[in-house]
Amino acid sequence: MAGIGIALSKGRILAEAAPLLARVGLAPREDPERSRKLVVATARRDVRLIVVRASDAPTYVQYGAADLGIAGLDVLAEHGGAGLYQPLDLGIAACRMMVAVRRGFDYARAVRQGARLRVATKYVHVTRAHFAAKGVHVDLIRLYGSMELAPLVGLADAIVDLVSSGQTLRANHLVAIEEIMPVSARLIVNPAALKTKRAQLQPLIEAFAGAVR
Ligand code: PRT
Ligand code: MG
Repeated sequence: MAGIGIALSKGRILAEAAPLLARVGLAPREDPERSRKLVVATARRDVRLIVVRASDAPTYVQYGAADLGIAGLDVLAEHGGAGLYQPLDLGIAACRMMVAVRRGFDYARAVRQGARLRVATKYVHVTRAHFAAKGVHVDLIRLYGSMELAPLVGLADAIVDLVSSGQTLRANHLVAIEEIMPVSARLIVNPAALKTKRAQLQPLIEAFAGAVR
């Protein structure tokens, strides 16, 4: 497609990216949060926003359906990052990926005893790698959301989820016990597009870098 497409998700990412988009001259022409359109024009004729699910942003950029994208490091780590250039930490939508358990659950003891820990998460690849590096045996249970529920109803001993204020954990009698990684949203770029559309993309990437500073 001619022009430039930027894949990003509504909600948290769009809310926090909006000031950056405005600063680089890419304010959307209509509010993606209210419009049902999935391709939204911006203040620049040659640039459009492509509205995707948060976890799909890397896929759109990897296959070149979007030239640029904005994705959380959580999503990128789980995707694996293949076929993506990641030039910039946008410093938005910050949180931490944590292991959490029910208050009172003796995690250290469970790990020491070498029992298989049941861990529920949507980040199965990251979680498997994290526990493998520690030498802890886990049975992974793949969920698509509301991970906080799993330990409460006996589905899992632990969860791996994102934590920002900590309120969701507290409200569900959970405690964070281990940090896996700090998370923020990154600008991602299709490497082939960077070659063929360099004259448009390079200044845009630099503009984002300037807007972050
Ligand atoms: O909603 P959908 O299923 O489409 O996808 P999504 O849930 O992945 O999207 P969205 O918009 O909720 O999140 C998009 C991105 O925002 C994530 O990929 C992260 O990079 C980033 N982000 C930053 C967060 C949070 N902070 C966050 N706190 N994403 C989710 N949360 C959730 C967390 O999962 C937990 O349920 O908020 C809850 C905890 O918040 P506190 O404040 O109670 O600790
Ligand atoms: Mg969500």
